[in-house]
Amino acid sequence: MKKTILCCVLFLFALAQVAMAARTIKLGVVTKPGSAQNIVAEKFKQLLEQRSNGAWKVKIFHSKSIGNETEILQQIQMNTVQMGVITGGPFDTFDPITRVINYPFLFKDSAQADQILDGPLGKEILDDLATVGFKGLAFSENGFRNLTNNKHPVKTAADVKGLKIRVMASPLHKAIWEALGANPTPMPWPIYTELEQGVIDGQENPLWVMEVYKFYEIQKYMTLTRHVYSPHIDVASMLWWKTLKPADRKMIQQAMVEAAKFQRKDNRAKNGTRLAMLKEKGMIVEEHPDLASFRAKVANLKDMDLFKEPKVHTLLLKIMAATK
Ligand code: EAX
Repeated sequence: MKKTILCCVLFLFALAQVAMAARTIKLGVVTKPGSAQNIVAEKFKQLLEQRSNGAWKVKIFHSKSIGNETEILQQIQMNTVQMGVITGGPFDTFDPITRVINYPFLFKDSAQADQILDGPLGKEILDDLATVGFKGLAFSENGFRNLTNNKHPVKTAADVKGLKIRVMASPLHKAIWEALGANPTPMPWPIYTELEQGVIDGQENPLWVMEVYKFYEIQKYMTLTRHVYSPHIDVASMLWWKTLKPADRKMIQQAMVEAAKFQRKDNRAKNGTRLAMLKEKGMIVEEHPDLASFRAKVANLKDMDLFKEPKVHTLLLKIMAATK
């Protein structure tokens, strides 16, 4: 009798565990607290937990605790992790259509990036991710990327020649820096030690990265190249998404769209003080580089094999036409 009761209790306990586990979303970001990705993730957690009255819980895995960006994306494909806020770059090798948004000098400002990414062309990219196991939910942002290095000031593209630049795990980013004459090395995030030890001379990222990851301690020169607008793609596992009720899907997507909008605004509002702070910390900033020289060197990238797949090429041309 006692044994039966114990069994029953254990069974109910196990059942409760399963039910609870089913309502907990594991969300991966590679960056550390205070980073752009973490701000999206935390806002999403807050909105979803509040709106679902606690029926959904979000557990954020950050600071590379479950691997680098590529490894997080693989876990999302397999549904061992349900969601992620990941920089556009590493999506490149999963679905080549995502490389379109990392095309150099594509968007002239943030408003134009929002207009395209929140519109039907952005939706084409989010929807295409279904072909590789992701439900694309929204675009949040890293922001416009700038070059830093520890060798010498960079004003024109010619100054980039020979610099060892770390790039994201993205064939497009590698091609960009090859075209600019640098010596690009793909490397997952983070990269402080490699910069500090001189394994690489420089890197490129938006202003918040130089602040949050303290690159002002180890990088002397910054050039406001704004060569690529770098969104995050906020995704869910398609295997998981298919199991959700429509009402839950709606609530989750809505919370992520709002979190993304909140974070883009937050990121942009902070950029003015960031630049001043980085200068104060001793970085020598070239604010008016010769961007025409950079543009000229990357002008033919669209004709490379990277963009030859018809769906990729067509979308790139559509976005180029819409941003003229
Ligand atoms: O968000 O790898 C990168 O350069 C990313 O921009 C980084 O994760 C910071």
